[in-house]
Amino acid sequence: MILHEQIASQLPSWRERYKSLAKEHGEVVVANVTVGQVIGGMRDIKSLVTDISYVDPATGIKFRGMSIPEVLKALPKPRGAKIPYVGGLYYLLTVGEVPTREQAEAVETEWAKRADVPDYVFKMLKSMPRETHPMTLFSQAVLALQNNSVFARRYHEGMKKDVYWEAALEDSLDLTAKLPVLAAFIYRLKYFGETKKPKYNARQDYGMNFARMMGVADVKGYAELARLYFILHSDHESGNVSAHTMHLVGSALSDPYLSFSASLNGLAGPLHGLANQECLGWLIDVKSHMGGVPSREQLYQFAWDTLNSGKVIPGYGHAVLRVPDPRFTAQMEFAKARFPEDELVRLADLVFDVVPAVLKEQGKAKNPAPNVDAISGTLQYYYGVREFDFYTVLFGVGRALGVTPNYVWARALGMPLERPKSLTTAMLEDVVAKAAAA
Ligand code: CMX
Repeated sequence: MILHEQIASQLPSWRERYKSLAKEHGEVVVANVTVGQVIGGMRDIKSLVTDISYVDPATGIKFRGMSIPEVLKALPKPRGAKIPYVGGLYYLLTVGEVPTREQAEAVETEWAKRADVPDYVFKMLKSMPRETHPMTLFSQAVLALQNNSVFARRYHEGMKKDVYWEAALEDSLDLTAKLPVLAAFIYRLKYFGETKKPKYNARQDYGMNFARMMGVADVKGYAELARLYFILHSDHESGNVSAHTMHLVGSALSDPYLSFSASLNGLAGPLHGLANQECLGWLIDVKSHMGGVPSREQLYQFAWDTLNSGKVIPGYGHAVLRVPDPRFTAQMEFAKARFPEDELVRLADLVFDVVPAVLKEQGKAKNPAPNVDAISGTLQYYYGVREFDFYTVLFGVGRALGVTPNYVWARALGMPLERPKSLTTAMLEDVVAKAAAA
């Protein structure tokens, strides 16, 4: 398999670099940790390593060193399409090089071969109460697939440590291949009561398959959006909740299914992936309060009313970024190029104009600019996917494309069990007292 060969050829030099850092430079200090960071969610503590993506606070995400516009330009595209193959992105994240058309298509072919989902998973989903949140269903479906894990089976057969990554890659390809099928099935089941098993078509790419299985009206248009959405949501370095959860659980040598199901549970939180459903809800609230797209003044007042009622403005702010999220910009460009007159797109654009100033006036948010969620729901809404609570599932399909290559490389480099140290409150107070006395 193409990804296997590429990783195998790079592995000796990566292992050498990694080993040298650990063995020869293990005592070098990277950074100091403050009390504020310890009690403040470990914010900004430099304590994870990944070469797959990096979030620069001043410019946003880089995938293997490439900005989003560079990635969208460089990756090969299906014929007649403007948005690249998802398989090409997977190749880039896993291998670290821009693939040729053949290489991107080889990943797509690999997914098509592995997309079949066993019947018992659909049965399990059908037996769940209809009101179950789609993220719960999605995470359960991933967990239900775990008994197919090559990693778990081979581990119990005594697999050697230096080939863990090969089993991890097998599972990662199997898992990512099945996610569009699972997500589309959950969508059709939950909102339309349909129980037919979706069929992956080997002649269509990942995005087109997803669009068709979702049953939207404009399959071609939605396939473009699906590709863009999955690419943009794939990775955001390692400290965010979903990526870090995958890494942490994986560090216990839990297989990719166990780890990704946990990752999805983190993504389901309102401060993380669930924000996209809340953001669109807020935009629609604005629209229904004002009977359409409001004036700047009305929007300014509405934003202040939201803040004064103790709520956050969803889609704005970020733990690391200090500029508009380039993932927001890419989606806004997509919308403006295709349906600039759409009311919600115009409203999202107006919000982008007004809300940062309101947040600046309030003076709390460190970053008053929009994040990825400020627009993503609006695009789904346009194509008729209007069930807000489903949006995090879409984020989950995308996120798998980043966290699984990270998992593979973590096993390839022999990354150890994660085990930070905790202190008691009294110990921290003691640290503070000693610092004051010094
Ligand atoms: N509206 C109102 N207040 C906000 C705000 C917003 N959009 N963003 C930040 N703040 C407030 C915080 O609530 C915090 O207030 P307190 O001091 O009273 O607790 C203060 O500003 C400082 O927060 P921060 O350091 O700037 O932001 P954090 O790193 O703590 O949190 C985030 C980041 C994204 C959770 C926060 O900006 C937020 O809640 N935004 C709205 C929800 C959202 O859009 N989430 C999507 C995240 C995207 C992703 O997961 O990828």
